[in-house]
Amino acid sequence: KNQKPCLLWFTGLSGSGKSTIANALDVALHQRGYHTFLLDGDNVRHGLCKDLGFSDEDRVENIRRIGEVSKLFTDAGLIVLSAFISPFTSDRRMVRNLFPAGEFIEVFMDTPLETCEARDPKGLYEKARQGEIKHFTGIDSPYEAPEHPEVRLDTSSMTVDECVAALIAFMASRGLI
Ligand code: GGZ
Repeated sequence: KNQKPCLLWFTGLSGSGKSTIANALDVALHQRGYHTFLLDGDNVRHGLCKDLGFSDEDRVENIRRIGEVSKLFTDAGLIVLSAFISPFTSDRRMVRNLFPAGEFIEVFMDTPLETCEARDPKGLYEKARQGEIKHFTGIDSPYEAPEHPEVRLDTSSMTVDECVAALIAFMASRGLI
């Protein structure tokens, strides 16, 4: 099946739906016969980046490595889905600049903090509020929201299927799939 290698970069707060939507899109693309690769905290922060924590400088290095790895996989012809908070505009721009125009798609998971905090699947927001986790994004560490993302999704008002459909429609409109 014809596909154009590209990177879909999911950015947003913890609990905003990045991994959920990236995983669901991964499944949907596979079902349609496309070749993809998914990068998220579960397969990166335990391996490639296990020496890194959550200080500003460690997050910068985390995103730099993930950007480079994403580039290797698009060079191999894959559609890459990367889901990381990536809180800093400058780091997201650095990754964007690794790719030809149109092959980096920034997907901003614009789910309100209140919703993310109410979900709190791992109890991390609770711990951050209690001061048990320091430098938690959205609580005592910044998140710089993208101003001009290619796609903006809010999982407090859209279902998983609606988000996936929006992404597939976007990719088709750009001739990526
Ligand atoms: C933010 C943290 C922190 C701090 C641990 N701040 O919701 P999760 O649990 O499963 O995903 C979050 C993940 C964030 O890792 P990233 O590699 O995406 O971050 S970054 O792009 O900023 O480098 C969260 C967990 O790690 N986690 N401590 N202090 N998230």
